[in-house]
Amino acid sequence: MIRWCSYCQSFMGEKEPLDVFEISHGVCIKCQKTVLKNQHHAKIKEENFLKTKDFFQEILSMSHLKVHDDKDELIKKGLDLGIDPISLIYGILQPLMYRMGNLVKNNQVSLMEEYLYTSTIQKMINRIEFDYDIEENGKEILLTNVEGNVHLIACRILRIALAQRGYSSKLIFPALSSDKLVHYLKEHPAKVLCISIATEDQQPALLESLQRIKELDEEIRPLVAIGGRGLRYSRAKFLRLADFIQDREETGAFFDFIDEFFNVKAA
Ligand code: B12
Repeated sequence: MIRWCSYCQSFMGEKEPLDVFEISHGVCIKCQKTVLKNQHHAKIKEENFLKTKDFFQEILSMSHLKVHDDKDELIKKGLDLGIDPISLIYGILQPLMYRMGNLVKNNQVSLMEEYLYTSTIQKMINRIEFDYDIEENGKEILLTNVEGNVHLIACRILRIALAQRGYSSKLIFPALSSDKLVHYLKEHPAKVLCISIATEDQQPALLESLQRIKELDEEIRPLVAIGGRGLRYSRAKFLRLADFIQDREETGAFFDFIDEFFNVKAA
């Protein structure tokens, strides 16, 4: 289920059952504080919720080819509904990708169709990314995949969401081996390193990289955040090796972690 704030039209996270792609009627912490008791807003909430639900269903019911034809129209429609681009990516495009993965798994669509669909989503992300000031050489935050992971969309989305919050980040793709990653960090120290893992069989490579990073001298050792689908049901294994582990139910927790780190550093 997708946790959605019907007041400000923003994505809040997911909740069990994770593979049910429906929008739940919610209210984010910020809106709880500001508008909850106001009757006028209560009405807006109902309207927003129904419109967003329709929009979501419309996209879900499209075949991938139709999404391809209508992608510009879809972005515009989302923005017209007051859905900010980041929530559009997190709350609408991301569940679409998850759903596509399930269809492939159940042999309902071919891998070729998935490629086509992914490239359409990447184009939608290109369009959205264009509006953000992504600093190519920013190195406060380094984003990368674990060795062997070729899924790129997660890191791209994180980079846009970080840029929206004023952070510069650098994306390294394709992923480096643990040796090369450690070498890179020695040459180009980063404050925070984010590593994405997409499949469970990438866990040994992640453990190896995390172990190597832990052994770095304190002055150059970055704070490490990890996330991605490959962590599902395995968080405990990584607790001692990472400073932050993504929680699918609270997308905002990652940004709180980043804010807290940089505010503490600035103080
Ligand atoms: C698109 C896709 C592909 C594309 C990738 C293209 C590209 N350029 O990115 C291609 C076709 C290449 C591909 C290949 C494969 N894929 Co694939 N793929 C997907 C699919 C459909 C979508 C992935 C995606 O982009 N999701 C959208 C992003 C935004 O979501 P996300 O990755 O979860 O990331 C979000 C969060 O998890 C989080 N996050 C992620 N990383 C991090 C890191 C940090 C630090 C933080 C804080 C947060 C965070 O933030 C992101 C934004 O919210 C998924 C389906 C699915 N259910 O996820 C399968 C899926 C991930 N793939 C899968 C598999 C098995 C494969 C292949 C092995 C298939 C094959 N037999 O060849 C290969 C493996 C390639 C490899 N070595 O990595 C499986 C993994 C199963 C598992 N549990 O191990 C999935 C789940 C499909 C399935 N149901 O079977 N894939």
